[in-house]
Amino acid sequence: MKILLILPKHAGGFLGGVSSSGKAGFARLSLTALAAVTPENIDVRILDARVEEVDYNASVDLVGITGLTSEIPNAYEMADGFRSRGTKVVMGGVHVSALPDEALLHADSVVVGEAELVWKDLIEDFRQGYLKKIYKADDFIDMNTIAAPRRSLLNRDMYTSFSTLQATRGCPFKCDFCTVTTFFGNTYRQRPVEDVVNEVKGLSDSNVVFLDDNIVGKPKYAKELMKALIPLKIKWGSQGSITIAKDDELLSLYAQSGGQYIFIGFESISAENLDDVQKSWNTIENYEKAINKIHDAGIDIIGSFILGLDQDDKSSFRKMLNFLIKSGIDCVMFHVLTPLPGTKLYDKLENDGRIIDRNWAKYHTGAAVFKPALMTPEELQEGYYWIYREFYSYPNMLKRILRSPKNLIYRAAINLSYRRKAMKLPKPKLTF
Ligand code: B12
Ligand code: SF4
Repeated sequence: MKILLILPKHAGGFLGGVSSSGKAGFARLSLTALAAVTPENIDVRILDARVEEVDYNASVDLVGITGLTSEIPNAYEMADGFRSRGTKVVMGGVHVSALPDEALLHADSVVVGEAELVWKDLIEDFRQGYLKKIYKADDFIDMNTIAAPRRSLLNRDMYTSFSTLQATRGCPFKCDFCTVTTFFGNTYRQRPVEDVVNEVKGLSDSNVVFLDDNIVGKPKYAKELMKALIPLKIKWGSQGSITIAKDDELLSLYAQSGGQYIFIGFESISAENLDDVQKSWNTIENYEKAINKIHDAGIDIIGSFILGLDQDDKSSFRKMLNFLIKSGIDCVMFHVLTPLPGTKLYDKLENDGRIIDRNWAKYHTGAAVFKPALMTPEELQEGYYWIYREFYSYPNMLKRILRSPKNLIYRAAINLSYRRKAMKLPKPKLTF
């Protein structure tokens, strides 16, 4: 039996498309994780449509397609293409888990939730010719049982960050705009430290990216993990909450174990905004102190900020830019507030009749798809383009790159790469 697993392509948004070197960025774990739980006697192939052509006439028995919301139109198009030639298609991932009925218009079967618990049953049913419409994981996977992703199915030359893994799944927080809480039902689970260490040892790379939602969600675990990583002498980064700055020991271990940068969701510089989306624990009053502490520990910060929250008006873009420049934060990703299906934010904006565009391809967090409270969607869109270009102007960039000799090369490289993306965005017609 032959199974073809496909990751769709997505050209839009700040992170969409391929890198300037024609590579596909991060090696996501969705399909390598699925391949790892596929019975050994099955011939599995992974196709990354961002960098490979799809052959609809390929001789395969079953096609499996993943997709984020912004990738899902392409995923559906591919599903339709295979089904029109008689090949059965199964879909899974965060988007179709939130909207399985929509996905069933394009797929023979849909997996809702983590696939590890239902994938083998699905394959067995397919072999017997009785594929059910929905396979729902009724529980969450036991983290002691996670198999190493089958990276050997990927061509490592196609990725800028190939050595990716996860130590934890989920997040202890529940921010209204985030899919993680819905998908993982508020669970925060950790793999045994020993398993993570063994997986890292097996990587032929000393630059590693943890694709965790919040690697410091449980400080006790994070410290054990980081202590165990020290002897491996790797360089790594992950997403984590600002709460890391409250714990000196954790900060120090993060840096000692090779943690070069941390991706933090600051989201807003307005306390009311954070309150509105259940993120007041981010404590804005302490932002500058926290940034300085993280920097003093020798860790760079990639900050993530949301534009268009309900307290934001046209003046908020300039205020945010001033704050960011003053703070010395090393690198920033801006996002237009986006009601991703399955989130509380989606339900709220939907109930209030504020969603104005349902083309999922625009849900890459770079497009205004809803009516903001205190400005027009056009102003929000323009403000997004404006702040990206201003933040990545050469003078602003230079200041932060030269902030410290530590991690200078990394900081310069990531700023230049983000600048390239920012300058590809349309030139704003408005200034703020
Ligand atoms: C790595 C990552 C990225 C990378 C790579 C993205 C890429 N295009 O390849 C980067 C940094 C570039 C990125 C960008 C973005 N990301 Co991102 N990203 C992640 C992250 C941290 C890890 C993904 C991963 O490998 N997970 C581990 C695997 C094992 O989990 P999984 O994909 O859910 O797969 C499991 C199940 O869903 C299921 N499954 C999945 N696919 C399939 C397919 C089949 C056939 C079956 C049967 C089962 C199945 O089985 C798997 C095993 O249990 C996730 C968070 C998360 N926890 O997943 C966010 C996440 C996927 N990203 C998210 C978002 C919003 C984005 C952006 C739109 C915005 C942003 N953050 O900038 C952009 C879009 C870029 C784009 N268009 O490609 C959201 C997705 C929400 C949504 N509804 O789409 C997530 C969930 C984070 C969040 N906070 O909400 N991202
Ligand atoms: S802290 Fe980050 S990962 Fe956790 S729920 Fe909030 S946005 Fe999602």
